[in-house]
Amino acid sequence: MLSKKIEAALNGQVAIEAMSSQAYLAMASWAENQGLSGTAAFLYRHSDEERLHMLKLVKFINERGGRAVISALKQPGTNYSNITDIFKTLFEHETKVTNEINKVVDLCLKEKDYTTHNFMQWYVGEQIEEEALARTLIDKLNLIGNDKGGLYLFDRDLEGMSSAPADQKKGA
Ligand code: OFO
Repeated sequence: MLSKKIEAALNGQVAIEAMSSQAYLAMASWAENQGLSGTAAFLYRHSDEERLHMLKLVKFINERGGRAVISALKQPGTNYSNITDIFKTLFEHETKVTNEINKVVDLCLKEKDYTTHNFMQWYVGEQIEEEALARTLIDKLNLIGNDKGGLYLFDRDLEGMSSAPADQKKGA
């Protein structure tokens, strides 16, 4: 059974994952309008993955005797100056998400809720991968600079690139 404090913290995380999904959906749509079809495909997939992260939390809360809350969402940003701006925003967002996950993990230890602590380890691992991927993409974009050919290849490479960590790809 979840304590009220843990239930509230997990519900906070439900809202954060939903916000991530919404933010990446807005970025995907922006990229699609710019003709960056590979980047758009990558971001649409990323948005779907964030929704799965949210669902995983909803199911866990309900299974553990709590009540998952689906809250209203703020409209995400819609204006980006360029593709580098997109991935910098994504990276900053993910570092904030990591901080929030760490707070939940910390609370689990304080409350001696080792079951939820164990469940949250999946999110800890996920954040390491997501931050690393965003950093790699920003590094590539910095190398490309204003080279149109480089940008074309970058966008093409993103078409088939997964944003999910290995265990998630296997359906964990
Ligand atoms: Fe859910 O991993 Fe990003 O936010």
